[in-house]
Amino acid sequence: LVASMEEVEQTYIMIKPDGVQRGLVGEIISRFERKGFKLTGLKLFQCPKELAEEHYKDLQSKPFFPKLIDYITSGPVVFCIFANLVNCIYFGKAWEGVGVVASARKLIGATNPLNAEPGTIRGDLAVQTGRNVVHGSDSPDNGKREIGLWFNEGELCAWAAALEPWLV
Ligand code: RTP
Repeated sequence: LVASMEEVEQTYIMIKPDGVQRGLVGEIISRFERKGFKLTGLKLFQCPKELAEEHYKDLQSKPFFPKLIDYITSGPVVFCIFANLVNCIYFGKAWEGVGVVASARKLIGATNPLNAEPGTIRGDLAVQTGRNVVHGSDSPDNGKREIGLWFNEGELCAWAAALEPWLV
């Protein structure tokens, strides 16, 4: 039984231009994979200004907004979707697939890397707020909004783990 993706909580994660340029894509994705989240969408993309402005529209009035848009559009970003589907697939319990949004924010750490705990992505890999390597949705509703902004229909894969082992 595979739950439909609409009923499963998903989070939108973006590796910002500094993360891509510093070669941290594998490291960052790996942290979410090792936690046990399932990768259900993935892209590398040079973000146009209009999309960056729409993505961060809630911060439009902030003094740092123009700098933030320059930063996000300064080079390619890698963005992905993670869900915690494991229970849904094996036991049909879609309701157990909640919490990925809040849990991913914990793995990411505080906005200002100086306040981010060691062990978090920002705590281990970043130094400045304006270069904090990764973004994660701050609520399930924002997750849906951001996934809709950055992905087209048909680009998500609700895959199930193979029942046969890959190595024999
Ligand atoms: P994000 O949306 O990127 O995951 O970050 P966040 O929720 O932890 O923080 P938020 O307040 O939504 O800010 C979004 C991004 O804007 C940049 N920022 N610069 N004072 C500053 O210069 C400043 N404050 C925020 C950061 O890149 C932050 O992640």
